[in-house]
Amino acid sequence: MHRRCPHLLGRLFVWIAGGFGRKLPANPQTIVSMFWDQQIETMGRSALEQLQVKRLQATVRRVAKSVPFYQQKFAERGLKPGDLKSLEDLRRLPFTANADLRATYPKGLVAVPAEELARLHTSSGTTGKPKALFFSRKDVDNAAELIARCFVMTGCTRDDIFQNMMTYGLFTGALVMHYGAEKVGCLVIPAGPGNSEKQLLLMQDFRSTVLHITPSYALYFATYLESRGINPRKDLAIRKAFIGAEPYTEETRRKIEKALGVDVYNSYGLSEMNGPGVAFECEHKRGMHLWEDHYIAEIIDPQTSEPLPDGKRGELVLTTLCREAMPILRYRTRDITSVIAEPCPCGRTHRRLNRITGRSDDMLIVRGVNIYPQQIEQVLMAVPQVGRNYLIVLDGLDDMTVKVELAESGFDGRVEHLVGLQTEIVNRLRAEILTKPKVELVPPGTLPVSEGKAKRVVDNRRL
Ligand code: DLL
Repeated sequence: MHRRCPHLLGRLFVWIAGGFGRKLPANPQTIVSMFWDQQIETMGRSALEQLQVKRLQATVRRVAKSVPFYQQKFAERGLKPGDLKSLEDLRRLPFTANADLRATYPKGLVAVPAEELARLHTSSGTTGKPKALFFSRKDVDNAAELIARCFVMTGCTRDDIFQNMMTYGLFTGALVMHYGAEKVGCLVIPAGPGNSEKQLLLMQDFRSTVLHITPSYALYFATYLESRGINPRKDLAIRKAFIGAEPYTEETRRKIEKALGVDVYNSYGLSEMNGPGVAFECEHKRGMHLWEDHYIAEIIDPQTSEPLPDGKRGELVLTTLCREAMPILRYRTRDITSVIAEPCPCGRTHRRLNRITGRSDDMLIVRGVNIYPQQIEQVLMAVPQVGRNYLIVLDGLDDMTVKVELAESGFDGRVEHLVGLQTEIVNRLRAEILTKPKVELVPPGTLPVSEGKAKRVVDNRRL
């Protein structure tokens, strides 16, 4: 078995760790940490920070030379590229907001001549024009390289069969992972999302071992397998699932792991930063390693924009360090998380991000109380009788109804007599979100499912 690792010693280590060429076991307890690029992944902090400064300086020079948007921002601040001497100086740079990407659409932030552009992705958002995200050839390759690190970090090898159940096309989710999986040498099945019958057929006939899927589709797919009487542990070869693109809770992870018989690895990314592969879990699954040779992370207070210390939850701000076609400085992701600075037992020195608990713009204000949809999901997924889908509906002036699908098992076709369960869910939710919602129990499989990112909130309020 050959797992690519550029260094001879690293390769030897990987070969020994892999059991002298035997296929690796899927149980994370038994995976010995492996590296795609051991030198970079375990680099000492001070060398890593020096590399960040060097790359940040190059990025700032690049945008100061060729991006009018940043030229103007620098001029407003009286900032010259040469002023940037250390990581602390990062704070002198301007933020880039979602609105700036839309305002400069389509090509306002491009930093290379047109002939160097190799790929376009877009991020749709909910309103208005999309954001256009350009890649140079080197950007495409770098994105794949980071994905290769993520795959190998979870124990994937060229023996794996990777079923990519994300949307192909303008969305970065599927294509970027596809290229990374090919780099590792996996057999890639570009299945795309939806059509569960076809997905199952592919899994059965080609013995897929790794899935890439959104949490909402994973939950739905688990129900589908159940309805077909398939026991994934016995009948399928799937062992791992890379899950991301939308927020989900630990409870949901556990539910998916149990129902699909896989190890779930949390995968975080965003189109503005290449798509997936920004941060990813190792076998310890305690936070996602952020590839700090490619990105600088800051956590700020979303209201005041002031920096927050490691361990404090706030808005993640990211700066690209290697992007050629479209470098972005201090991007306000709106994602709420915190940085874990403690070393990870896997040996990687790149700091970890905690699970994203929501987006600052996802926050609902109901009767004056701030609520994140993930708080509701966390409560629901811990109730055994609850199925795998839910919907939060806001109506009238400020009324919240949580529609909750019941689990298949134990459901006798009626919901009317489940008053006790309904009251229990109301009470558990009230304890978590500090306001009393209505709860409507609905039969399994009756709430809408989307092929792409799940829509968890319908806001019909007259506010
Ligand atoms: O969703 C890229 C991606 C694809 C990541 C596949 C992981 C897997 P966008 O469409 O630009 O790109 O959406 C980015 O999705 O700012 C988060 O709000 C959310 N998100 C992505 N991954 C996670 C995750 C892709 N693991 C936005 N947990 C981000 C929570 C996530 N939220």
